[in-house]
Amino acid sequence: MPLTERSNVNKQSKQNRSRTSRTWRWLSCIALVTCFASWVLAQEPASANKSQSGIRKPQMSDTVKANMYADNWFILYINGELVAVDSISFVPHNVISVDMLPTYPMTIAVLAKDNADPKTGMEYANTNIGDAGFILKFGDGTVTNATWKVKAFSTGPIDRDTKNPRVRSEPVPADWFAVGFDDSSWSKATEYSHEQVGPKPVFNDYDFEGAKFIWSGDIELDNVVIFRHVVTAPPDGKKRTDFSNLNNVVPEGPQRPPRGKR
Ligand SMILES: [Ca+2]
Ligand SMILES: [Ca+2]
Repeated sequence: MPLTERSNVNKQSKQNRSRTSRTWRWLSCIALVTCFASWVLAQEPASANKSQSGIRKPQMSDTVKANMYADNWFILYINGELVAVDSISFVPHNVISVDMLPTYPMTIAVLAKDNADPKTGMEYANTNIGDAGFILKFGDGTVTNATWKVKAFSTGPIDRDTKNPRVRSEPVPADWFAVGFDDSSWSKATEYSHEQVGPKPVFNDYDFEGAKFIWSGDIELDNVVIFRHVVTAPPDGKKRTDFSNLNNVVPEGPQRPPRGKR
């Protein structure tokens, strides 16, 4: 081989070795960076990407539908917390339907009112005694019936005397909706038929199957009543996650992106 040609081959060989060496250095660098990144991620505190509570965030599929209808108004608490208020105090008669996260045992407390003048117990400008009624169904199978407890807090007109109408009332206890409230002396609710209460057509648009209309023993004269009921376990037997402590823990779930990137 001529001298010039041999020199060129050597030069090319040197260049190839140099290129290979650079490639290896690059690969080594990439491998080092990858290892370092993995190590850094492994050092992140558990709370940064994972909850220590073991409680996941609830989904809508964890909720149950609560359907309620009152003649004429109600407010409902569950386990001491406000869950639903009838948004229409008198007419038209309406159904309140809300989504809720059930937890057990579940103490339900409902204050219901007939439309009645608090001083006479009568309605429609003191021309009628009027009647009442309440019904409820939850998606877990909880329904109103005679197992619920009830107490009347305002009754009238006494003796059905519409000429000289008077009411008998007692103050509603401040803690009537508390879980620990003592209702042991209260009566069992009375069930009333669909015909007796005569719900308005909107009632038929919602699921109340299996539920009974309830009130105290006098659906005409008792105008303010409170119902209480404890559901110890889901009536439909379905196992559900308890989310009642959600505000005191960090639930598992995707981390929120930093402000400005949402
Ligand atoms: Ca009424
Ligand atoms: Ca009444």
